[in-house]
Amino acid sequence: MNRHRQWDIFCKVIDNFGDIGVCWRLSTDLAARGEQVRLWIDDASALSWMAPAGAVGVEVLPWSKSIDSTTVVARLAKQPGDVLVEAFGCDIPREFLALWVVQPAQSQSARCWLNLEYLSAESYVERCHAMPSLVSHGPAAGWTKWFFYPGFTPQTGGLLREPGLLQRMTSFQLENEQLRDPTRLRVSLFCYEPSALAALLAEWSRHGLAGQPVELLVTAGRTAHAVKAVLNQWKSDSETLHITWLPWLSQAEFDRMLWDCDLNFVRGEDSVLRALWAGKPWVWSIYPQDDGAHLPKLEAFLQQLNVPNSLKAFHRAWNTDGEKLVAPSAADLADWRHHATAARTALLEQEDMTSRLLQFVVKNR
Ligand code: TRH
Repeated sequence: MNRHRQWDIFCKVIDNFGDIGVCWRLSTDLAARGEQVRLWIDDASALSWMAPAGAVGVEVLPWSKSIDSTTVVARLAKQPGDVLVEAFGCDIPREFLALWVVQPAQSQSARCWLNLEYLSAESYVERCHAMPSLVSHGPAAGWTKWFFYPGFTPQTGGLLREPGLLQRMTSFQLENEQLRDPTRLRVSLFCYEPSALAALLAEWSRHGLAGQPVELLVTAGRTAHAVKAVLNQWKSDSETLHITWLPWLSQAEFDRMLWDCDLNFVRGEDSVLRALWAGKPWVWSIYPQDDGAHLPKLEAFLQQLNVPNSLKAFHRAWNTDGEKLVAPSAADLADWRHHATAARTALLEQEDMTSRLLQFVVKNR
């Protein structure tokens, strides 16, 4: 019998949208491959704009402080769970675990519990990927929890990439090519509050980018606030900088925006991946951590993707105090373009994360 599995994915929103963004992409990718997904989430509010239409095969369920046992009992009775995913070490509630481990076993099912980690290009990822951990206490004592690390090499869990992505992107780009104004460079901006933002906007408003005017698409939320804070201090009208303020976009619209730009400024772990798949030059704002742990992570990423020196330097300035930020020349931008296509081609040769995950849960019960 070839039964599709029932997944229970637990997600806690810490801040921003990376946790929910990744969990939603994983859930929909699994569902599109015929799996059943229950996504338990403590704050689903961002899904109202990120995924207003929902997705067939994905049921979003509330995870309040202590999980509602009636809902859990009802769901597990209707369809026992095969795979349990703890996204980013979010700690599955005891009440849920107690019920999950004693639910009736299904024949030929692949019951597996795994902790999905954050994406990183650092070397520990290959070492730690697929490590088992024996649970020593609590309702699931005796069970094994597996660590699943997404990553950039065949020895890791891979990168999320739903089937058919490249074909959809290519036909979108072909259809939209003629609609573009070739005299302007279209740039998307999704960032935190980089110190260099004011200098970059000032540069574009005086000279444009690589000799061309910039059409800047500013995403909603923190990015728009950061840009407005800069513009409050000086006159924004300029021949070489035209700003469009975007509303909150669904993930599908967000992706299409990346496909349609000449340069994408992205942030966090989900959008950087989407920018990589878009195959256009990108600049990454890494999620800043108080202890500075993000800086080696950034270096590992730049190293792994073998980015050109001018792009390395730009990243270092964009992610620190911005003092050394040098606006890219037309030649730099051409280099970045070439690199973005080559990096994508190389990564496309590897199997995507969901395919690896599906094989993993069969092997590791
Ligand atoms: O929002 P982020 O900065 O998320 C962060 C990081 O992932 C960080 O590593 C993590 O620890 C922290 O969250 C908790 O950036 P990220 O990861 O790119 O997630 C943004 C998501 O929001 C992504 O799925 C794209 C989506 N998005 C839309 O769908 N529409 C929009 O209009 C915008 C602006 C974003």
